[in-house]
Amino acid sequence: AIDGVAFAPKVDTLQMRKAILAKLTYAVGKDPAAAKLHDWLRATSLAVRDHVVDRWIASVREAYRTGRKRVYYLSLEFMIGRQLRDVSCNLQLDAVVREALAEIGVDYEAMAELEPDAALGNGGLGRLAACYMESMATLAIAAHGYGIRYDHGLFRQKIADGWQVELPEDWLAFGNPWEFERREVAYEIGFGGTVEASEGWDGAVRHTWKPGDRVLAIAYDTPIVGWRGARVNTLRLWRARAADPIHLEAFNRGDHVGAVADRTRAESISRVLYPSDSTQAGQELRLRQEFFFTSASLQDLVRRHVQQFGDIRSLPDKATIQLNDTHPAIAVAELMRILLDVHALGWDEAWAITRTTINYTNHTLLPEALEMWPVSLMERLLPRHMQIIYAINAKLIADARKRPDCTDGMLSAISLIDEWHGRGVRMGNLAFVGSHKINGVSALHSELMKKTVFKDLGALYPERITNKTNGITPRRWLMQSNPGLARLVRDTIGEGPLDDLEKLSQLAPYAEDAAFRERFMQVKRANKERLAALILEQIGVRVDPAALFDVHVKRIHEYKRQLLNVLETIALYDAIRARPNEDWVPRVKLFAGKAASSYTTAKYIIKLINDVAKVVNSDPATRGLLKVAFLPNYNVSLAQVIIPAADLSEQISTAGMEASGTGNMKFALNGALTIGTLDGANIELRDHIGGENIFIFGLTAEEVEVVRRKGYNPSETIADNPALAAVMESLYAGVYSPDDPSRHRGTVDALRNHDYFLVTADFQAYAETQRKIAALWRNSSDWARKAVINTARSGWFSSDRAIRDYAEEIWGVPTR
Ligand code: DL6
Repeated sequence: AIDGVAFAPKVDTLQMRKAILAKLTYAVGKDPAAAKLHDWLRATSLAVRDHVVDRWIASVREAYRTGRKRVYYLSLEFMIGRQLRDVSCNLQLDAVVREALAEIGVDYEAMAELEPDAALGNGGLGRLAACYMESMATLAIAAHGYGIRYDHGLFRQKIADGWQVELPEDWLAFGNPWEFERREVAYEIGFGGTVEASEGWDGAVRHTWKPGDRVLAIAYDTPIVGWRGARVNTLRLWRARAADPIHLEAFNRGDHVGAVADRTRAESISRVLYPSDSTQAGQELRLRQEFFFTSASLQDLVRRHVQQFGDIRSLPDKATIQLNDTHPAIAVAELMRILLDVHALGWDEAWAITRTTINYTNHTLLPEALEMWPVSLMERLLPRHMQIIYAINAKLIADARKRPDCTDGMLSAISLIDEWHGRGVRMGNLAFVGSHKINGVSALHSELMKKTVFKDLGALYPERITNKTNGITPRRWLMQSNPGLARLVRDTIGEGPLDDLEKLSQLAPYAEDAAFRERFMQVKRANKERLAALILEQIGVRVDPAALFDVHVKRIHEYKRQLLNVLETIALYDAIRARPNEDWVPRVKLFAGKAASSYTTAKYIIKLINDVAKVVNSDPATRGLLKVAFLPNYNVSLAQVIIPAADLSEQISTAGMEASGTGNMKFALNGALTIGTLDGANIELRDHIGGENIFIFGLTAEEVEVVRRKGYNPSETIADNPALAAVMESLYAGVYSPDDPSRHRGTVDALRNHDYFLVTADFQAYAETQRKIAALWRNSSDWARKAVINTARSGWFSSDRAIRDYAEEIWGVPTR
């Protein structure tokens, strides 16, 4: 990352070199003469890790000594990425590590590339959890992350003949130097079985859940280091283990497979991350995963609390729980079960504790992503929890009935049980009623939440809904991924922004300084050269670093509208061929992203991008003017190379559908201009960087709603737009799929007939905006001015700001 920061590293190069060599010899067991890069990576990671541990232990002790309130962040996903560079950067050890390895003769860059990404997440929500963990440590909040230690994270994506192929990911193949196994921290997690009711000593009815089977949750701890080592928090991930490793009796009988069947079944819970983001996973195993990690985490935090403070009743004063989406929503019922059945509290007291301890973040309004578990499955798997859910529901309905404006429609909307789709438990409603605060992730999203999914619950409990616009950590998304820009910032305005990203605003006056702009664009140019080399190496496509890098990277989803970009790319290609002598701006259209394995339409979009790339890239008529590239296996590490090299950031979702977006923030921070709709946090981005420095187009969320309500006719729009009509015809005719002319007809038909995501409706505005962008690009000093302003004004999007907001307004914990 960046060198020469304010405080001196605690270790010099000689000491680091000795430490690495000692680790190589005594922990890895290798002779330096025979060591491979993997061995050096392990030795280096262990040497750096030593600098974490003392701070970690001190942080834990401090939390016990002061007895302060802790934050528990429950998330089914943590998209962490690589750790060596992150930890070294935050501890200011990067330069020392580099020098030590150089003296030994090890190539740091090549070595660091070998570290696998910890990809325990699908996309936005999981990456947000990772940024937030880092910011909580930076702001010295005593926080614990809880999740699942999947053996296999998000699949590796290969592109074969233009199609996505999913391969298993194996991040633990070479071991994980960043984690500490805690065999002694193990909890029993029950499933199924029966519930017995009996009379307690006080005459009250007590329930005892007798699970039919049990799985063990074993803790694995990863230290999370804050900026400048301010604090080191713990990310505790659970691994599932069978209570009995083998049935000896079956084994002795010769049933060797049956002898380990229970073990295989139990351990499947933490085997693999479900690879879908915006659709419900739906399978029983997924529900088991959700309950497994939620129950283990609650048992763990309750145990810690009782051990430290002696009385469960003080839990809300000393602990606050944040549910990252509905995946851990069963926490509401599980915490109630623990309070009622284990700690023998009365209902009202248990409910008050639950409701003041838990908070819930909603990340999507897409109906298909709102979790709903069949009542029959819940009754079978979690019978005691269903009893509790019914009891919560009965009280909720009874309270609502007391209101003068109560209607049947309202009761049906707020109920925890959906009666319309074959009886299901609405996990969003459960999370809502059991929470102190419920937040959306951008201003627009929070408003829409009040008008749609939580319209009736929001009317009943208006004080509960709040907004916390997402943020990103500048350590990973500026200092580590863009050291050139970080250095330029520091040389120009000093170290202020390193500790408070909003101080980047001091850079704004330099947008008028030609020499500064030149240096800014030189950094961009170097980043583009690095990306161009990567594109050539990965997919064999040669792109010109002088061209406009127009970048669309994120999960592939219809609402994110990669299709709109592709259609416009084809229209541009047609135009260049029709008018070859016009002054075209050379452009590279870069795409990357994974499609959920079951999402066929998204997979066709990937194939279409690759089909278009094949035709465009081999056409001499557009050589040097247009290139299309799809980079496989988008992940955190690839994002760290792509984002600093982008000139233009594509944030073009159908308005009202992207909850926030965080890619939009990363690009702006790195000096890319945005082309975007008024969706999610794009709106706040515009407000911060100024309407003149961002390219906004298309229908607003309100207009989308009106157009859909009235009934939209895409074929009329297409007929009125000759360029778009020509694109549709060429796709239909198989111009881009000569080997299978009908391949993209389904896509065309869907657009012509309903176009739910309003791609055709926004096409003209998008195309016109792209031409304005080309015009601006021709004026390189104006472009650079706006690029500088984008960086200067995106400090507000730091996850430090977001976490400060959570700390003050939701959790009630102090920050540094
Ligand atoms: O809040 C983080 C992130 C938002 O920025 C994205 O807009 C949103 O799509 C994403 N949601 C998910 C999971 N979707 N579901 N469920 O990643 O959250």
